[in-house]
Amino acid sequence: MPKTKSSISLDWKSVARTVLTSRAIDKIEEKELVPKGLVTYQFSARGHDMIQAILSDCINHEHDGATVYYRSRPFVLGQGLTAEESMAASMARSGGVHGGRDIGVVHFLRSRGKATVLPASGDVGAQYSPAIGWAQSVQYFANVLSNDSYKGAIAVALGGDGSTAANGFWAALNAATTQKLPLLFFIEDNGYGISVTSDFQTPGQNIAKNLASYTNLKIYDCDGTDPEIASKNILEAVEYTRSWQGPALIRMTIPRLSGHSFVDTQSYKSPELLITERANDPLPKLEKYCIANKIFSKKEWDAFVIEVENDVNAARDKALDSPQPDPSTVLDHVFSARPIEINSTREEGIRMNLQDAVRKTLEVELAKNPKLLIFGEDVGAKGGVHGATVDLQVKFGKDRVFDTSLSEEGIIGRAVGMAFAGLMPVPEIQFRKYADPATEQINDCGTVRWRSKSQFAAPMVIRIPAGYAKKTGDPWHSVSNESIFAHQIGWRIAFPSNAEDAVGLLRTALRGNDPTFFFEHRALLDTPPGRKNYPGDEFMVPFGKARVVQEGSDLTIVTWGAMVERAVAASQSPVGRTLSPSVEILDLRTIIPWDKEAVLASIKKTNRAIILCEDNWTCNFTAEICATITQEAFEYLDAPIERLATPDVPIPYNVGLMNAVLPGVEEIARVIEKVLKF
Ligand SMILES: Cc1ncc(C[n+]2csc(CCOP(=O)(O)OP(=O)(O)O)c2C)c(N)n1
Repeated sequence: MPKTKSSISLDWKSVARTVLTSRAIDKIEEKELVPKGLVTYQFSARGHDMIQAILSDCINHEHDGATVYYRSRPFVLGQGLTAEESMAASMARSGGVHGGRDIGVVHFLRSRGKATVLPASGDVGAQYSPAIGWAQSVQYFANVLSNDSYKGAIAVALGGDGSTAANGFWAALNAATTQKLPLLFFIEDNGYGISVTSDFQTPGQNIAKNLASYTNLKIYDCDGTDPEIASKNILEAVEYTRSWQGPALIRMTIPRLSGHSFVDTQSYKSPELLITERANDPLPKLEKYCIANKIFSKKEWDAFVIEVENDVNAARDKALDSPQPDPSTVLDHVFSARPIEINSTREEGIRMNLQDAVRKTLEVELAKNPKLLIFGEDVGAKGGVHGATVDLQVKFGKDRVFDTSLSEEGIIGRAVGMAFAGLMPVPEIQFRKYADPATEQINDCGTVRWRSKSQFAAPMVIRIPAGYAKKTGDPWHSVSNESIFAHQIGWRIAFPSNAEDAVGLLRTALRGNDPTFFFEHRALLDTPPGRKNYPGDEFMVPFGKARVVQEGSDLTIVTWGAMVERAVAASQSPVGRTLSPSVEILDLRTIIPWDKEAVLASIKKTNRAIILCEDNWTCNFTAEICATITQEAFEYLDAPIERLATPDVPIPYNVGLMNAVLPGVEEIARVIEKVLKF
């Protein structure tokens, strides 16, 4: 194991510098930059600073990963963020690591020799589950990929007492303890979540006490204002986590010596409490400790305080000189700029259904890419509730294909942490509806490339069975709802209508560099319309290229997924055929990006359009396409564009009811007639 500070001793000078730097920045922001209107979001770390500085001093392995929150500036300073960068970020200047795109305290930092500070989130509690992914990844790199440099590396997640009530905390706690992952939960308990006291967050106000009997969790609980006690406990907790025996949680009590943020007057605290909190400031205790232990003499300490203040003042001047970001760049970094090399060599393999096509592609890519991992509920021994991962655990082992705890927030958060660590996670969500608990992680994952100007990205492929099934539907297992994901920034969406496209699109997604949703329609998994010949182990389909299912000259139907076969059937039904043998059908194949050029070109040729999907009506993706056609090809239209979708009701269980709401062949044919007769 590489030598780490936790196994030696703390550098108290460096701890003191970090605390004093943080205090000096807080002071400048509060006294100068906020009053001048240069900083809007100001979060002081006063009171939290000493324990964070101690922690930061021993989180020093090059493969450590830290997930932090808005009060974590002292920790991040200890990891190498400069005071100048920090203040430039607070002022939204180009000199901050965010380049003005995000609030300065929503930290991230690529490793500067110590930990990687994973991109934080403004969502309280969202910092925890990515830490599971990082913790699992360091063990994967060491144990499976035999990279010894990862040995002893850990993940640490910093959070307040309020955050322990959030879903993400429990998602991470369960995953870390059930899998004995090297993750340290670092809980800074200041007794308040803004104004809400911690008895609302955990019964009896002490999360450590409540978790005392949690299996596989080592607990530390101490005063975080006493340098000796705090450092002893932090060092032990870090050392224990580095031993890879399992996760640890350390809870430290500290006062929040300022408002929650600058605008918070703390009117909810009594004058007595404010006095007690001030008397419990860790900084004078740190000074006393350093002098007593001969780290500084009193004279040296005083000189050191002035030296740090002078440094921070100089940093402020430089930060003030930092230019405003260039507005012409604001659209950059939404997606990866790296083109994906598309291999379209197509073989003529055996005929297979869509589900087998997915399974086979996963198998081929698992064999080719040792960094690819598949996980989710029931994907291991069972092979997935839809059978898409059958036998993959037997073939590739439990490190690469594994079950998870029942927490979609945890599954996607874990994938985010793994992606940051350099792996290619392929989580499965059992049914589209059950992605709902992961919304926060999905959203933060999609925006991270933009927020960090491509310093961080979390490419992954989320496989989601969706839509009505062969025999029936219902409100829980039959949702398609791709439109909601289309609204998520930074995500690509594939929605194949057959086995061949499934192979090609899945492979492109797995070799891509952006987070991608891969929809597997339940009515196509094992039905004739989904079956196609296997196109080979290298076959890829580019995103954003629609497939012309049938050519025509009188009307264009744009659709995707299971509606493709219905559109074909409708166009060939007596109504469709009598009126026009010439309906053009475009299968979009990917919703993001969607093939605008192909759609517009087709409509300029046919002059009539129907946009068809099974998602529910309001704001679904057909509306987006209609709006684009209206804006860009209005003069070519000979009839109003028709939209076809499910009305705004859930998918019913009863088949008769279900067929009454899903766009069916007859209904599509009727609309074809209407458009052609207009
Ligand atoms: C999901 C979510 N809900 C609410 C908020 C608003 N909010 C921001 S900070 C905060 C309190 C968090 O308290 P705690 O975790 O104890 O950290 P502290 O600020 O005390 O350090 C709240 C409610 C948020 N950012 N995210």
